[in-house]
Amino acid sequence: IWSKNFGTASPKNADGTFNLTNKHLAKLDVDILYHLGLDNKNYDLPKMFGDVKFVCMGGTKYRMKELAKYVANTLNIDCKDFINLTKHSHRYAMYKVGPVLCVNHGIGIPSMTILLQEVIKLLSYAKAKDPLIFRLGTSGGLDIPPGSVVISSFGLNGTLEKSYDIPVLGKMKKIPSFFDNRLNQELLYVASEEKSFSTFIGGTMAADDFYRGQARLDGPFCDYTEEDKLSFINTLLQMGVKNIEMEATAFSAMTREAGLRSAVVCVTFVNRLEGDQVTPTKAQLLEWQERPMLVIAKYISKYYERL
Ligand code: R2B
Ligand code: URA
Repeated sequence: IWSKNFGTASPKNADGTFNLTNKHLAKLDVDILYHLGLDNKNYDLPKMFGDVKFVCMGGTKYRMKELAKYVANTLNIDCKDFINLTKHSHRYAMYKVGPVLCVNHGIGIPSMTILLQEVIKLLSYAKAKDPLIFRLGTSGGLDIPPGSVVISSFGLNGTLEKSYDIPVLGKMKKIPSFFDNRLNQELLYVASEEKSFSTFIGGTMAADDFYRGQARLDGPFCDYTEEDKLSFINTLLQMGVKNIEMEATAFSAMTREAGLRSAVVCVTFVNRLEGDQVTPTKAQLLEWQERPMLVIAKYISKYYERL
């Protein structure tokens, strides 16, 4: 089931490198990747990042450093110093372990898409070949036990459409949000070998808020009843949604626009049919957060053997 040829409708070259479709970029003498603290003139991006095969993104800097260490261990890569490659910028943290780039994206679509767009430019300038992009996240689960893992099959926006919506020049632009079914099946196969937790493939709602935007009753403001909340969650369930987080729609839309294969793998911290507060202990949450890492690192190591 491990395949190298992805067949995406993309601006990809025969060797797996890919071009950016924005023609305006050709006019730039230097392209400054402002939030990464890098540019394509003063840094030899092909030398620094040309061998990247996998990009792993997640919300926090801490978790991405832990992931980098975990990947180094799993792939048996001798790496002692985990240096933040974006140190001039301070907004995000990026670590590289062999062919794996681990970078945090903060909370929510605006923070994630800034980082993702600069990473897409970075990968194109670096001439990385067929890079796969993963988001390893946390989420609220719908009718599944906390600690379960969800692989996203589609993203759903706050008004229940399968799209990422962004106002551009005063008009709403809608970009479809679907994930790569074959990659998802490969990830599910790897995840299913883990017997200590369950993994599901299902839809993911990406909300623009943690509280009202996710039908919570515990925010500072709430203008609906508990029945309204449960009825909304049941509507989501009927649509095949398994979890709620804050980035999946934009993540799938933008990676597809770039012609790159991607997946979102999230652990769930709460069953939203039963509550809103994230009540497990810190130790429990830390253990659960390792589950997406385990799945992705295992997938990468199987794939890595074949590189
Ligand atoms: C999951 O967790 C964060 C909010 O707590 C957000 O980034 C997300 O998608
Ligand atoms: N992240 C979210 O966005 N929602 C949750 O319920 C938990 C984590």
